[in-house]
Amino acid sequence: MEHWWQKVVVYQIYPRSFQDSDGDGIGDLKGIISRLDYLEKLGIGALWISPIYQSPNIDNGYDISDYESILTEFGSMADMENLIDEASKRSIRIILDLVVNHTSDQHKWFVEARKSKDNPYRDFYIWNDPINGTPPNKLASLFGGSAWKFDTKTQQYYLHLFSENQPDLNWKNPKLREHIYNMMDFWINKGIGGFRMDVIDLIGKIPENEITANGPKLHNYLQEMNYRTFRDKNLLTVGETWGATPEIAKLFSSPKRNELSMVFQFEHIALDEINGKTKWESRPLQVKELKQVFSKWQIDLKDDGWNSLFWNNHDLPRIVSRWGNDNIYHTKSAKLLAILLHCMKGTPYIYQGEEIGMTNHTVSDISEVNDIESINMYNERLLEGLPKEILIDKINTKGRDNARTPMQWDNTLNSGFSTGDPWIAVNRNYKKINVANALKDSESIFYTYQKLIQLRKEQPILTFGSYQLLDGTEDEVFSYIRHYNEIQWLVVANFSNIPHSFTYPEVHLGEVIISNLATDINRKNTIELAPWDAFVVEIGG
Ligand code: TEU
Repeated sequence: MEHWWQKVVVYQIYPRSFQDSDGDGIGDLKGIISRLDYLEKLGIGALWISPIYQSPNIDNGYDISDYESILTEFGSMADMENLIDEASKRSIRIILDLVVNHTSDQHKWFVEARKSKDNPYRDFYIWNDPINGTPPNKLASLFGGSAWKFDTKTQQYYLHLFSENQPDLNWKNPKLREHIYNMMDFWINKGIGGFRMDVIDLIGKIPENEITANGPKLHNYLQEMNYRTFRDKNLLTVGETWGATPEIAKLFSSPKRNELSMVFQFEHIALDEINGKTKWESRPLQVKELKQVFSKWQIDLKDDGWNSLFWNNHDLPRIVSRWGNDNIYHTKSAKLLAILLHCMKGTPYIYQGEEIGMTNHTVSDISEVNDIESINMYNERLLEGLPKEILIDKINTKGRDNARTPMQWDNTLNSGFSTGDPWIAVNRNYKKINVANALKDSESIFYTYQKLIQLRKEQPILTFGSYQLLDGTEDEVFSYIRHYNEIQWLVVANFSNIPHSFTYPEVHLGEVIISNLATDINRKNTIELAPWDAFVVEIGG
């Protein structure tokens, strides 16, 4: 069966940084509404909006204190309803972020739970006794330190896999699950188009055994959730699953299993990390490995399950700075990254600003950093004796704030994001890289994205075609063939700063579908690809 979410391109908005409408320096819902025409022009079919709920913003909205009300700085419930309506007029569905692995410690459930051991909400969270005055076990928080926090009032530890202000919910408790499902229904009834499920692979955890991801009951919970809430609602549901292999991804997304539409898996994202270390220990990307990883996922999920295609999100550095070239090949490499990814099978996601080639933003002091993950890493390693310069360098390379600087709309004050002081600095390059410039230039990165989105709507080969890696190319030439009925497309990309030669397979070359070249493609048997050349050409056998 075909689904709408197999054919759309999704656009992710980080609402704090997208568009401010009232001059408080913080993006808001009215701001998003004012930019819907732009998003319609780009052509996207769904908007995933990072959390918009009431929150103390320790982790910028991923610490929710009330799931059914809107963060005051973002607007009101009426604004949210209006956004759903206005988006729908433009055939855009709204995908909300569902953060149900944990809440904020300010959520009323947790405020109650910590009052006493027999409080009715106690069991909504995960509590354990100290062992000889120390935490119950060695589980570590993903944001640094122990995952257990001692609560003096009741003399027990509670679990927090993220910051201590983000206590983990206890999914073993059926009452908690009921509350979550009712909350999901609340939003479904408002007409949303789906959910992006934050760290959903953690909800089946067994902390006592130090099992966090992919716990034994995980899929039972998801099947129950599906059955109780969105089963017949035709929604897009995407699970953030850091620990997924293709086999695990099928458990989440095989249609037979009635769980989710698709997963976000991160295997490619980890390719510039030193094996077995944290994200902060970087090594250069090997394009050869990127080919292997992408191809494995394309092949393994070809008949069952569904994948997402992405380079960026609000947790990741900007791809053009990370694996492209944000200097002399800025436009060219950004287009290559777009073409290479969007011609694969899966649902593509664009993160705000990616479509104009927004870049990383460097800082020189920790006082300029907002992100809790970066700040915790910095403090922890400073204590261990690492020099400041090295830590700031790590943050500049991998820190999450790189993705969170304000959207660059034009060359006016604060890049047109806000008339007030932005909550986080605007990237210094906004006068050059901005939407207004991109729209004026028919050769801009924006129009490559627009065309790729259009192609996905019109050409079933992108959604349903098979995938085959072209073997025997030079390591940094990434080339593959899509095949659907009688049609075949050859994708060729020189993923590097130097020229590489490329020999076509023995085929007849037809029409060029899309490219980042200024001229027609070279049609000789063996050609020299210039740095970051990318094109898609129809071929015949
Ligand atoms: O991220 C999941 C997660 O595991 C991140 O901590 C990830 O390891 C890190 O961001 C990589 O830099 C999700 C959200 O996307 C993130 O923004 C939240 O902070 C986190 O969950 C907690 O809700």
